[in-house]
Amino acid sequence: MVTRRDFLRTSSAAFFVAALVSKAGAASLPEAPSMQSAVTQPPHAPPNGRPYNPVVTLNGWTLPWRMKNGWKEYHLIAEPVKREIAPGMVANLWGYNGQSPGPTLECVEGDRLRIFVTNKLPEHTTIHWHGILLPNGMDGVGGLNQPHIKPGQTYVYEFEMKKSGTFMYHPHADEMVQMAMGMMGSIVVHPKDPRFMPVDRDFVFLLNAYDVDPGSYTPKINTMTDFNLWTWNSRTFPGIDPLVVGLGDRVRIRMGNLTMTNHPMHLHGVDFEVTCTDGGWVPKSARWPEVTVDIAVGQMRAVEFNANAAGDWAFHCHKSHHTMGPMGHNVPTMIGVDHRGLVSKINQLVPAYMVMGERGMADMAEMEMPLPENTLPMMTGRGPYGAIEMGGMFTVMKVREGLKSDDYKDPGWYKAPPGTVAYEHKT
Ligand SMILES: [Cu+2]
Repeated sequence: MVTRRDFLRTSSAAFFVAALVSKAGAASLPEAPSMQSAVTQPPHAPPNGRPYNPVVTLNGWTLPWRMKNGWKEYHLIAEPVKREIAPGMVANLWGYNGQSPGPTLECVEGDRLRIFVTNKLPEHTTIHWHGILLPNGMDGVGGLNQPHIKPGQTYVYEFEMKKSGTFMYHPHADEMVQMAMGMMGSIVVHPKDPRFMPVDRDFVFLLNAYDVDPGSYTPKINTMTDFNLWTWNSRTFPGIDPLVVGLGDRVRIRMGNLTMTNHPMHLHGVDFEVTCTDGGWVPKSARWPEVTVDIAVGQMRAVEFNANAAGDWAFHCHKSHHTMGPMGHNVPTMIGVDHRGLVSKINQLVPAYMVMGERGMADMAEMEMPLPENTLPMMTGRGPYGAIEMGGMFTVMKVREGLKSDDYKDPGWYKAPPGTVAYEHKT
């Protein structure tokens, strides 16, 4: 017979053991994998836990976890990193686990997450889990919800994922500096029921921006709006990988904005609907068709569409300055200015003087001008018909027939059927 006292003793002993296990669990840190490459990594199929269709992080990767007593354990390391912005330019940034942005955290609604955060930065930090409903003490605002994580310290965040959707993580400590240096990442919480809003291809990335002076490597952290690198996941065109999609696929693109201004994101070739925000899924009756979605600062938007037309479809921010590489803005407009006669006079003083801009700026894309080291050209990228004259927030969605479901390889340029390309009228 078990007396009440025995029962209490056994249960408190059990509790004590559980507490020990938890402490021991916390003592052995999960591995913290690191990524050196800025190339889009293949989707990370879940090795355990509930099944789901994994996302593709544009020019990024998903952080592996370990399962421990029903908890998914992740280990993020906040640290200085080197990020290739596009071929020809590397920036000294701060990020997580070797890259900026940090790896995507993927999990399932109902999962319990334990996230270890080790600080290897020269100053304190925290992580705020943007859009996630969690206990107040896990919200990550330094000074308000927790002490700051000092250099060398590891903190543990524990919470249950109460809703599915798309979220972000970033520091809530010396925020202006740490976000200007590239500290951020995406969080994707898949629905518990895999039949809820399934898609064939699921992409995620963050909009971010940097101000790196030509010839230098480290962003200027006090810039408020006049950034010169407008990036997706800390990459500019032509460094942003294409979104490779099969003809007829149902596609979702999840985008979060952690810059200092809004970005009207415009996709050619399809109509889409906003199906999810960082606040949750949008009911069908509340959606409307769009080809551009404006993403305000601190917002996350997921759009969905059927990729029903093969081709190379441009996908870009519609602020034209954001599809340019580093440029000065204090430049007079030269369109219509007749330089004839003037150049030969200036050449007597400055032999290398060159006239630019009197017909517009397209000449810049064709010109091979010497640039300071570690500087990207302003208008760049070549397509099958010539210079694309883009930089910054631009890439291409490549819709192709007959792709295998796991094929994300760049298929090359689209070969348009004869008679379907704009042509010159000749008299
Ligand atoms: Cu923009």
